[in-house]
Amino acid sequence: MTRSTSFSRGIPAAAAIGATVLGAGLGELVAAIVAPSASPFSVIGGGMIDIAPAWAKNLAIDLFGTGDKAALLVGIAVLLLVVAGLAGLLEWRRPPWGRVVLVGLGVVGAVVAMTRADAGTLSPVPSIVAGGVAAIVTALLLRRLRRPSTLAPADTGLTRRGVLALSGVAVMAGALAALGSVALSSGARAVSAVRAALRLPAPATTVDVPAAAELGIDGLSPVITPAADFYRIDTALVVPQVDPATWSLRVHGLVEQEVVLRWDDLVALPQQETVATLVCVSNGVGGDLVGTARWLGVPLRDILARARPTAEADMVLSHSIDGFTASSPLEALTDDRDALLAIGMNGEPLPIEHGFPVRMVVPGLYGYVSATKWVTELEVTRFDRAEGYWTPRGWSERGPVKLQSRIDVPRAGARVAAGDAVIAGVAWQTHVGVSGVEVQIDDGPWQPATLATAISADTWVQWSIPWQATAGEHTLRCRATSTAGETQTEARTPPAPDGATGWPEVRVTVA
Ligand SMILES: Nc1nc2c(c(=O)[nH]1)N[C@H]1C(S)=C(S)[C@@H](COP(=O)(O)O)O[C@H]1N2
Ligand SMILES: [Mo]
Repeated sequence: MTRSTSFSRGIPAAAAIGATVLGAGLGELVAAIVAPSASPFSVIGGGMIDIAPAWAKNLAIDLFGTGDKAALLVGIAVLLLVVAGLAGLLEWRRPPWGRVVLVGLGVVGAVVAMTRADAGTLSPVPSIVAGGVAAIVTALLLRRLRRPSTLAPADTGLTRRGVLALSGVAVMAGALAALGSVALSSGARAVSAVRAALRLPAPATTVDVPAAAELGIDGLSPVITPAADFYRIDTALVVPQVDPATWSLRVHGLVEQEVVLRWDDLVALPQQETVATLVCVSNGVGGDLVGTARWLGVPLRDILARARPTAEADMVLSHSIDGFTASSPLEALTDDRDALLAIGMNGEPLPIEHGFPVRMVVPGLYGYVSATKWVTELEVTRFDRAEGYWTPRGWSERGPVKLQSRIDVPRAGARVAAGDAVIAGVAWQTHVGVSGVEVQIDDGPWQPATLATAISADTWVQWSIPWQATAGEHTLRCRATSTAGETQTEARTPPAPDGATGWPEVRVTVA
């Protein structure tokens, strides 16, 4: 009887401690992946630092010196384990109150995470995962303890030992997850610090954006897209963290001279500025997977010239450090267009999620066949010998950008005041250029819109047209014409395999 009583205290406590270590470790790992600033430990620690009175902070610094933060985290961990043990006892005696306590801890972490200054939309997730896993695993382990194995119902000792062993496994798995999170997030911290300290070389050639390129209409996409608003598309679940100090680019394959370029070599070359619009092939009619930036970098033409591709080569397979590849026609990288090995975006080093430290940008080609981020290798080859990441997945091996346009103002579903209104948007076919945009209201005649000044054929162009809006429901359509004389077709096709076609359409209510 005594033996059974001590077991019935110790084992439920141990089970909940194991479950909580597992939950906390997974919470840290999830944070490192989706929301590095929302690690449950660091938000709770940060929250405690914020609310601690000055005397407590001073005492901590006196006692632990620069180890004060480590001491705080150890303190939180010890407190957490004590609370977890008590929650295990509570769950054993008065279910489901132990679970409620563990979920409650997760909710507290989530609320603290959401109220921190740098909170993102995913900031509550890590703490919810931590609390949820702790509660669920505690409940599962205690259920096993309550209902011993049906195979050997009499042998409750075996069950207890089994639960104890599972708790140990949970502790180890939690510790492993926590270690993984440390490895992931220390890499991220290091690279973002390197990026923040980096100074870009001055451009040898710059682009003047004419004032008339920006119509300045409310709700219209600005002609240069701020990096923070730039769409992001890639296959990287964890954003690659590449330190310029260890980065290199190898140019090899069908070349006379293999070339290896390091960061210092790259920044020593003359840097060219190019304003170019980048489009995703997945951009549907009227979609927003498109943006324009001021890129800084070295023409790929110059890099490839050093390697001297052989006559049989017709493709460059660019490789990212994460295994992604893009197949670009060799010609598009060596003709007179501004195809760049880019290091800068809008005057700053590339944002890490946009390819830091080096990516490609090629006007005229969709991103999936040209815009390799975190690029480390240019393999000069042939289309009949190699293929890019998306080609065997149902996308065309070549991806010249199609002519597209979009209505930004008014927004779809907007309520517009009757009278003087404006319809405005953007249109592009990078490296071809747009010569006109027309607008159709309901089933009326197509009317020419006014184009803003294009920065170049490589960028989108804003357009607008005044509209006397009359009460009722209206459908607005637009279509662009390229400098090559092609007008956007009405025929709707989906993005796969080589880009969507069709006229964008917006329905609004005028009152
Ligand atoms: N390494 C890597 N680079 C990549 C991709 C990717 O999945 N991995 N996606 C490409 C695609 S499909 C597009 S549209 C552009 C998007 O670039 P952005 O995220 O900077 O807007 O990056 C390209 N470069
Ligand atoms: Mo894309």
